[in-house]
Amino acid sequence: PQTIYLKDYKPFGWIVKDVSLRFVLHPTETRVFSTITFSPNPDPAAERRFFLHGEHLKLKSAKIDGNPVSVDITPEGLTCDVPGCDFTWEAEVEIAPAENTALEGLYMSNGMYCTQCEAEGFRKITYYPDRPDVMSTFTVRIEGDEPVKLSNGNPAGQGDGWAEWHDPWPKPAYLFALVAGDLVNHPDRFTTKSGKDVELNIWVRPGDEGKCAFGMDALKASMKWDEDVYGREYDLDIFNIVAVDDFNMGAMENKGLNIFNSSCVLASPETSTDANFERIEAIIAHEYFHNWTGNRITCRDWFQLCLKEGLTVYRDSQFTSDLRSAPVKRISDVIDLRGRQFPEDQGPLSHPVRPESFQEINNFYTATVYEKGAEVIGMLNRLVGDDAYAKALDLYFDRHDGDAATIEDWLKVFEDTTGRDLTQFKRWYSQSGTPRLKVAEDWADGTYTLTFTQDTPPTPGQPDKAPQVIPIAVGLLNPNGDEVLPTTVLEMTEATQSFTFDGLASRPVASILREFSAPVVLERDQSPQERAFLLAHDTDPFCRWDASRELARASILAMIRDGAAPDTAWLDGLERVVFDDTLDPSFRELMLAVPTQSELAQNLFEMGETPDPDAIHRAVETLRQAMAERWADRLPRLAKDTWVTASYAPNADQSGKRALGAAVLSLTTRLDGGAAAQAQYDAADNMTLQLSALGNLIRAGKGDLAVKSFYNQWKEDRLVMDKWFGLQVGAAEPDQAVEVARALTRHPDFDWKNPNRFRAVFGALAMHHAGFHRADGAGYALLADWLITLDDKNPQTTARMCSAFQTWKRYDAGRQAHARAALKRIMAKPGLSRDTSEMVSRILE
Ligand code: HT7
Ligand code: ZN
Repeated sequence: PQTIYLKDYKPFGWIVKDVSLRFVLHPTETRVFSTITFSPNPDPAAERRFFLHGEHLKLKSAKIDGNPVSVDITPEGLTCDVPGCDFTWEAEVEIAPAENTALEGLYMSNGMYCTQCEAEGFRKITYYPDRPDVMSTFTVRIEGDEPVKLSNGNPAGQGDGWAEWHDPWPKPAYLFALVAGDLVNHPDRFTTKSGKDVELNIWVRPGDEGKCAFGMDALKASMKWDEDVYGREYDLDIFNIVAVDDFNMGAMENKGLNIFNSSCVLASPETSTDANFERIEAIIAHEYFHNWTGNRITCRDWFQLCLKEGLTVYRDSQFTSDLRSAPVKRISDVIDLRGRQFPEDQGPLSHPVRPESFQEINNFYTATVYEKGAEVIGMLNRLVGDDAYAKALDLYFDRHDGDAATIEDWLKVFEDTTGRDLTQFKRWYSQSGTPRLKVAEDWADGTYTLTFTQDTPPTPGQPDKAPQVIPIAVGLLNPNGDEVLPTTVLEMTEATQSFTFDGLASRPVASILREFSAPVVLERDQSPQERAFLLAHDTDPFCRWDASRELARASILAMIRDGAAPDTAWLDGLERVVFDDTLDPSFRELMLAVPTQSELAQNLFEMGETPDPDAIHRAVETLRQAMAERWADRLPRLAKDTWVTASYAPNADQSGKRALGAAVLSLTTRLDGGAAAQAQYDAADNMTLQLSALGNLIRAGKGDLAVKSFYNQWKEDRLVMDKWFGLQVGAAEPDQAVEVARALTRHPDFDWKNPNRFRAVFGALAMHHAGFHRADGAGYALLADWLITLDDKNPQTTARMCSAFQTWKRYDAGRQAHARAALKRIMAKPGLSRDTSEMVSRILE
């Protein structure tokens, strides 16, 4: 397969002035008629070859200025001779949406036509320069019997069997969308700050209309927030969202016509958990915010993906922090970053936030591009301050509206606004790997000194790293717990750098990396007493949580290594927080959670030890049992305090209480054998309570009846059934998870071609640390079997799921041999997709 390099970028040799498309819909013989006006691009750097992308298309006719032309067709596209002046290209192609199982281009889901064009799906619809720097206005006519026919932009007319849409905003082809089917809408309206009236719709399959209200409220809240916080107003007369059951990712920001995986928009208290509601709110916001950060200003090429994704993730996390709890959102984001992005950045799939090469761009929609990309923006914000950040963003929108921009453009607006030189900061975009930040402390003659040393281990293709700019937020506490230095951002630029603090009456305790001010691993040789002090007194909620996390980690590692008992000093400190009812229940729930087993495996690996998944599992179980026994007398009271009597609302207040209640139930179940869980299951009137009860019953070995009754209650609801599939795997004993997953693949409702269902079973298996990494390799073998099967139908989802193997080199020789064999078996599959082949070969390297 061909490798594409950032350094080879050249503009396209023609400017597309306008695109007109006519679709005559048919499941196996859809006709697509395109009329495109091209004008030579005067840029001397532009490519001179006229090449239009096109894949799996049957070309029926091609004309230039009305005259038939002969073309050279390859599997990737076509070339032909074109005039040296403006010309009109006309083509007619035939495609078969019903046969498109890859869910890229035009495909069918439950009898409905829909599209997915990011990153390179438009080339499966018609011949076109399918690259993000080619932007044009689009007019689309859809012909077919489907009652609802939608595309981007504003409605431009409709009649019997046809509808027309016009999008006045120039856009790249990846933002093109078409939907047609038997759909019903949940309508609403929004008046923008300048008084423009916008029609809003969420389109769903008949029967789902009752699950749209929450998504619609989230959409209106997002529109208002983007006006209030970023000054960004919506720019069309209509905004449509469509829910689709078969979808490779969460959602897609097509201009004026967002398409959502139904799991990311449909919600009701009976069928969705609090976590589902919060995720839906965030994804609706994310896709809406793309209207400015992604659509009005797009990416010059796919190497710049973080330009839109990092910024939009940053914006959606600000939105969630504003609507809910900022500290809880920050801690949750750090858990996610350490759980998904750190392993990626420290393993064979490590790549820079702005990659420099790829074979298949779909493999680079990663935690590094999205989440680390957002962290980089958070650091910029911290370094320049909120006022300068706001000014820089205003300049970005003014200067680049309508552009296909680059990371250089992005950094330049910050340089121009603040006068800073961001040359060194730019390394965050080009250097892969997670920096390790060591800290040493010194106290002499009333002066306290912090000395930091940074070092980034080698990553694929990058043996040596240069120092990065690291904003380190610190605060100082005096021995009685008072803060003597409020949060201050230190700017580290050298490999080793010291910062001194004078005028202190006594040696302080430093709270370092407040709010997790940079995506680094902090290596601090700190006594358990000092950590316990920070757990008790730190004013920064993140550092308070992290101090507890470090103590938990140390305790579990000592249990694994030396068979030690759980650390009672830490449990004393934790107890004071968990049972402090003046604190936010969501924060207390986060405090109660221990590091994941995968994270503990990573910690052991980093310390030069070989993690044993079974030993890790046993230690975590012992610790949780000790917590339950220790707090046995206090848990019933806490369960009562967290019980919500008001009618269900998925707000931060109620969901925090339910989350803490669920944590309490999981401890109680260890003591009562499932009695409380059964009572909760029987009484539950919302999915959050029902699902946590079901999980506990399964874990207690008392789940058989509830599993059956849950199935009978919800078998008609696809999204709830995904939970049913996933939970059984996730809650299984380590030696049973593979068998449970295998049995579920034989269930009549296991529709493996549906990405949500496939992920429900195999995502849960991959997340089950001790179950997936079973010593006999059965977890690896089962996943490999199914990835080989899925690859023929859906390469994108197959390739994404290969990342379950990315940590294989952490484990012992036996497990490694099983993992290698599974990966080699995937690699040897005849006709393996480019997507999966790139992923597996990188993981194997
Ligand atoms: N920009 C989108 C990323 C995307 C995608 C979405 C759905 C299906 C396939 C996709 N490939 C890439 C989603 C987002 O980040 O907002
Ligand atoms: Zn996005």
